[in-house]
Amino acid sequence: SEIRKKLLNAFTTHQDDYLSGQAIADLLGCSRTAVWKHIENLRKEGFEFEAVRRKGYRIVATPKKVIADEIRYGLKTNILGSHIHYEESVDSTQKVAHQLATDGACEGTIVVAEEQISGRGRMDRKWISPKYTGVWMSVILRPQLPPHRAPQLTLIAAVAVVQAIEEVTGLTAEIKWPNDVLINGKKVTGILTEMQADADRIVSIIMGIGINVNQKLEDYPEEIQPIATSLAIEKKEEISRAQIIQTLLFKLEKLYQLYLQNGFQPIRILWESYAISIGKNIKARTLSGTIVGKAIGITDEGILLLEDEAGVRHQIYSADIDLE
Ligand code: BTX
Repeated sequence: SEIRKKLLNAFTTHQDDYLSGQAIADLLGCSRTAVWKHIENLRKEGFEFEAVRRKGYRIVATPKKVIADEIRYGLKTNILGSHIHYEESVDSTQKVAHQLATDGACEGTIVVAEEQISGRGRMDRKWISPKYTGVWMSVILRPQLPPHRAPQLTLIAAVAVVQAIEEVTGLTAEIKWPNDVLINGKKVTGILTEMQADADRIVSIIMGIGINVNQKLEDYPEEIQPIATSLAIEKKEEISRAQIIQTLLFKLEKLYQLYLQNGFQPIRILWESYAISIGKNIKARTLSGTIVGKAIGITDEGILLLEDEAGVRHQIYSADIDLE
């Protein structure tokens, strides 16, 4: 409700102070009894308050589950996350977001689920998304751009993920073109960017981001164990998923605005600074065959440039990359 939103906002802006019952009552324009009732409701959702006589209330813990309010509480963005669609369990957040976008959801709407039954990777692959352990999220964007620029948005997302991981955990992550984020060579994040478009313009981008946060190695099927990792495995402690989401949305919004104002060039520089494959010999497995060569960089369209032994340059639009 509107009151609940105001109440959480008030606590957000006074994170280190106590808020007195009277101050809250004035702010919300209701009685102190009503204030007490609203606080009781938040308690039922898993918020924990400290109440000190003559001082008032302070939030000391937010709910364990990544419920929408926990993401909202402390979110510092203007657009991304302005609407949060939260589900306990879905097939795929991409599917939900596509439907919402078709129904006219505004830019910045996000879909977050605790679990995905059939999480999607690229080319019909599966994304393993066990319950309560990861960030399974789709972000709806509506950039006024031609469709051929959509791949750049995947690269923006990868930069935002690396920056968010670094800020929240202190871990160093790297990008493998086009859409993998790795820590110590193992996949911690996958990004799947899909779009709805007319012939000459993007109608909506559905940016799917899957971050492994609190999984243990044994939570993965055996075949994935050698290639996957999670933030908790690398950091050796549990990480707050809500904090990852908040920081990620903040970084993503900053980069997205930079991109809309100044084009892809500044993103490209950031992206290349985080990329592992650039300057290395790689094997690119494309649908039409495998090309081996040195990764030179990415173009301003976000396409990978590869130079083979004969010195011929290839533009790679879509491939799986192995480091040689
Ligand atoms: P991808 O095709 O690059 O990677 C998929 C491959 O990664 C799988 O074939 C498997 O080998 C491996 N894999 C599967 N699950 C995991 C995992 N949890 N951790 C590490 N490796 C894994 C990457 O596709 C794009 C993934 C996007 C996922 C997000 S989650 C929110 C949104 N909803 C949805 O259905 N997909 C996106």
